[in-house]
Amino acid sequence: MTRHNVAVIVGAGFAGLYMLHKLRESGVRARLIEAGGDVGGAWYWNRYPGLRCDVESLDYQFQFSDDLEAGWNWPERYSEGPVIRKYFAYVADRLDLRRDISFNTRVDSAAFDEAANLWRIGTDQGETIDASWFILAVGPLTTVNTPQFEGMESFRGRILHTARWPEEEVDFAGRRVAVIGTGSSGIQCTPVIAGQAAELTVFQRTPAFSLPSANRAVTPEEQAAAHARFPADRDYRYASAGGMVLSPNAQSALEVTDEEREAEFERRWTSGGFGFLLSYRDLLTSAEANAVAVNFVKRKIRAKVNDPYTAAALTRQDYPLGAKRPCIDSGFYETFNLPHVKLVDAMEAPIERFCSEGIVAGGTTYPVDDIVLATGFDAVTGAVLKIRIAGRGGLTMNEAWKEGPHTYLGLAVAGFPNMLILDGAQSPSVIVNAPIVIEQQVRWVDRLIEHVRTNGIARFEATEQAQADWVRHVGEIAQYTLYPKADSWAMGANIPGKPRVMLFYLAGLEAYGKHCADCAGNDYHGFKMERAAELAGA
Ligand code: NA7
Repeated sequence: MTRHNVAVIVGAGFAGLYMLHKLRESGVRARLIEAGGDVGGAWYWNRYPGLRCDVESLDYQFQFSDDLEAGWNWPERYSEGPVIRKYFAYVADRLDLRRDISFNTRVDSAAFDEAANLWRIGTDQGETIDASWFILAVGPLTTVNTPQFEGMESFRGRILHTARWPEEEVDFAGRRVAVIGTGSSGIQCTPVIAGQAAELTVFQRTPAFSLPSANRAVTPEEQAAAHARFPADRDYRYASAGGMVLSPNAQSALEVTDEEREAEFERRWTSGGFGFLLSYRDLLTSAEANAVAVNFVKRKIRAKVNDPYTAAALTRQDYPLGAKRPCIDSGFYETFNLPHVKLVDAMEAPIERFCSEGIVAGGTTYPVDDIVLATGFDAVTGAVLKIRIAGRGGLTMNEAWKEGPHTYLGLAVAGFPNMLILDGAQSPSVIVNAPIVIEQQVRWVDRLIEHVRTNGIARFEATEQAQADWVRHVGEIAQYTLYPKADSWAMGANIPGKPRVMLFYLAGLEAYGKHCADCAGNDYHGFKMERAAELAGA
């Protein structure tokens, strides 16, 4: 069966939902295709115990609608995954989005038909959907990384992945559980699983830096005050570098006395969350400034953990603070003081294989009933490359990105006309508060589509030159920071064989927004725009 739609959007997270709403408002017919059974994107699939967003709930929500904001109250400073899922359902209901969404449908191919000037989009339901514009909103953290451990199939117990958690509750009561991985997912689920399991063994390869969340309930008075100041807070978020209401300190960590610095670190550590990274303006750019922050954080971690071996393993970080996304935890380190919880340093004693009764690491067998893989994602490019996308002349995305992502403004790719990517590679994405940059991008895409419609443009495509300039600029910005000094998923370093390049634009929301606005304001400089008559004559 073949259906024609004007715009096809893939993915029902923040980006896809707002894109659908915005295009509808502009009178563009749009259809959204979603592999999951409901809205939420990454928040639909992630259901592990302890799941929270590491950005504060008041920041991590849509800003564009006063009405949406006024009708929703957050129960906690860092609300739990199920609450965030309810928020998505609330948004979908309020904006009546579901009638244009096909759930439980995965887009697995898309080919640009040059003669018809249409994208032919194939789904796993056997449909082909034609679209004038193909908009990928597939999310940066949605393609699961499942390492293939030797002997995996011989393990007799359950193997669960944090990002593909079953819908029904998983009961760990009385069971011996292993968690592999100590990124955000591992760090969030560890204290909760420890509260249920008979024994918990956490396998840590690279220690994370985790900052305390200082999570607590949002009181009705606080929520009312947040509603009242929402317009001002929204303006602040839109104009800030990171999209959050945090107060960055403009001083250098190296221009204050040791006592002043200690007091500032202490104040921000106690307040909780990412505010610690903004203690001084140069923590993420100066190795020296970073080193003093690392020293403080390691002291804090050691003070929380009783066992010296465990404390040493948890503070073995050899990369700068913030060069890998820090985690925000609620009691992670303290969990290792419980008698039934232990840490295995998988750097010293690497995981060799699974066996029928558990995990073999460093020559020791750890018998367990359940193994939780908290092993992360093939981030940012993974979900785009999973779809077989063929552009002009049959060029595939896998060929175009074989040395890492190449985009113009993170939004468009040379060789792939009439295709746009939201919240993707070489945009600020999750380096900032993602919903804010998503809103900025969605409005930009909406105006681009308005522009091509009103000017009779049949085909728009990023030029090779504009793309090469953007790729170079993204790389140059990364070199000013400490990010390349860590092997992180943001550098593609967690997936064997993936090109090691910075996947994000690191200069912040404000600078990014200016680049996008300059492009639009200069008649979409960097795009080749062609009318139907020009294409026919070509
Ligand atoms: P992350 O941050 O990629 O963490 C994955 C963890 O799994 C990390 O500690 C990895 O160690 C570990 N890992 C991965 N493969 C292996 C193998 N083969 N053996 C042992 N350990 C392994 O994913 P998360 O889901 O926690 O969080 C991703 C983002 O989602 C997070 O930053 C937030 O933005 C939300 P490694 O570091 O590779 O040595």
